[in-house]
Amino acid sequence: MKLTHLALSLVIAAASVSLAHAQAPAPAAAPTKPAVALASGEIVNVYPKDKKVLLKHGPIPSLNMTAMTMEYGLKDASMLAQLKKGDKVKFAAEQAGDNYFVTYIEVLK
Ligand SMILES: [Cu+2]
Repeated sequence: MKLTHLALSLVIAAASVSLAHAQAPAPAAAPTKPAVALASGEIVNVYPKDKKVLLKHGPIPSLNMTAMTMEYGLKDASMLAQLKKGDKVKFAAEQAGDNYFVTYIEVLK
């Protein structure tokens, strides 16, 4: 039993290490991943002039949203550089009045 626990701990430790490695090569300018759960989505369109994206996304409980397609402002214009039509993304968003803004986004490879 003790041996099983030890083996399991080692597996978990190894998994944590490889996870840390996977996240390590992020660009220096990348924003910190938020503590909130990320929503899944797909970039339907990008509007660089308006600093907006049209996102088809899954449910976002924290924003009381079901799955839908809608526009989001981008909190940081530098996000535009990494986004293009058809990209699958994970993102976090926040509400400001009647508008919604992407506060964090990462493109899934
Ligand atoms: Cu929505």
